[in-house]
Amino acid sequence: MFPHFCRALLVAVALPGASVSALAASVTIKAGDGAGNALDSVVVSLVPVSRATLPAARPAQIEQRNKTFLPAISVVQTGTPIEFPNNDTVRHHVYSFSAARVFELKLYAGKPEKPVVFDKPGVVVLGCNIHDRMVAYVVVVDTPWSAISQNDGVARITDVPTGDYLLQMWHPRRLGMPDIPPRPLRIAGDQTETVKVELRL
Ligand SMILES: [Cu+2]
Repeated sequence: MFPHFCRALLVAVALPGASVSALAASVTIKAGDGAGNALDSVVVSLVPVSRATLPAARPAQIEQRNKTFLPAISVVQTGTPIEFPNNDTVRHHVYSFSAARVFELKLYAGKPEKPVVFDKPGVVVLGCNIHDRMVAYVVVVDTPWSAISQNDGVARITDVPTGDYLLQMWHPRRLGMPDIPPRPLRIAGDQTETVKVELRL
């Protein structure tokens, strides 16, 4: 009993500025293409270096509308169940041959009975057997802290607990290229990082 009490006292003394709740930061990532242009559709994720207990993955959805997958790019935590509601009047046949998640939802209308669980990290490319032009990407990462850059190149990840992370990046126009080496990043408070992502020509 007594030693625990002492340690609690020491922590309280060592961290006079710490609030009662866990410290969380907002991380802004500005993505460019190396030629000075803002780059959209960059998937950025912060993977904790030490395997802390992560929050449970939350369900996600990729709908089909006007023969298009929406959203075209998703980033989800490993273990995420994704629903694939078909909101078109034509039927779709959704599939993936990607190593991270091979599956198919045979020709269907409406909402499939069960979601597809994405249980391995990696990039999954989705297609439709009927409509060749339909394509979407699911980036599965071992973290709930991720975002996708908008037209201004900015991706914002909020509520990131302070600590050490690896910043991982991906872009659909890097398919077939080697992975971008992750960047070690210490999150100590709100901060902004600038990254360059080379694309396939
Ligand atoms: Cu289709």
